[in-house]
Amino acid sequence: MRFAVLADTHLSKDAPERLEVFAWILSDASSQGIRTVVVAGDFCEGAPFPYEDIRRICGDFEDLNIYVVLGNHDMIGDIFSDRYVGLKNLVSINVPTFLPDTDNVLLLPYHENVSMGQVLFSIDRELGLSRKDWILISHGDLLYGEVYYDDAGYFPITPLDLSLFRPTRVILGHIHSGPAYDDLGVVYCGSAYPISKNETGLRRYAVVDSQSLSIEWRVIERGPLYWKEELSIYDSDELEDMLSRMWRGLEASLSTRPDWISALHLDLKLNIYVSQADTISIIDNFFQDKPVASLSLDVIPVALPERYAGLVDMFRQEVDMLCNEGIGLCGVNCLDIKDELLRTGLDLFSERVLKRR
Ligand SMILES: [Mn+2]
Repeated sequence: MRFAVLADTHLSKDAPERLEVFAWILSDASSQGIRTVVVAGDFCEGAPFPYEDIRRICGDFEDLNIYVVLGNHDMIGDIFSDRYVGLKNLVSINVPTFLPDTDNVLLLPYHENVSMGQVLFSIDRELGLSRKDWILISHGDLLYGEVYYDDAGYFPITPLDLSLFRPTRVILGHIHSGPAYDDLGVVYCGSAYPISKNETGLRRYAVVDSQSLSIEWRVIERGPLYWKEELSIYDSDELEDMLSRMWRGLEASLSTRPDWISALHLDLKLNIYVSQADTISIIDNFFQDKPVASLSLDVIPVALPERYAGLVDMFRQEVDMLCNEGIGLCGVNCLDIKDELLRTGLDLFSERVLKRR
């Protein structure tokens, strides 16, 4: 069976755009022939729950069975089930449960003040988890190091838990930035709708096959798309090239979403060692034919006294040489790190040397 997994929709009466994105995901999943949808926690922002909106949206998709694994924002209880919402196809998961029609997809709701490992320990004997290929879907985060149980607010899983209970895959809600792969087989859905500007990049939902336990991702083609870039400019003549390179990078990362340009809210931070007026006019010019949703510019002039200009030039030449010759010397492409080297070097120079004069 193929089923969809999404997380952190944070539905709220006051945020119609989140409701709209949730509806889009249901319709996209339905059009893919999917009949089962799992929300890996933080379905709603919190009380009061937007029951009417949920009833309207989920009621439109009678072909879907929707299971809401409760997250820290959803509190504990039966809050989305039939008696509150009045829909047969919406079920709150408030105790650990295998997804119906499977015996290997464990839905584990958020618990306060304990770790996932503690809950898994208490049910492992009954479910025989470590003896099968199984997938864990929950709401918490992978935590390396020591777990402090009095540290309320998260529901961690540790590498030790993973080695004890041996889930083949783990899909988690809770970490909004996502999606990130980890070598231990843990993956975060990321928020379905970015709640803050820090939730950058594409939003996605997973399509999981309960037999093979493979995961495919589908891009959510609605909602804002946030992105942050930081550039350091030492020479106005290079700015246009730098912007073009940045744009090609954005295209490579984001263009699987067809409307990425018009959805894009770009936060551009510029540390400039050159004239502010020149910089802004080059930027304006560059974005003229790029109808992004918004461009926020944070231009930070880095003051460098005139008499140091020669020194900076020398430093740039040295870095240039180092990066170009690095290819021959050690067979690595140092050009990739040239910008970073320059920026770090010049920042250090202005921070540590000039301020100490
Ligand atoms: Mn959340």
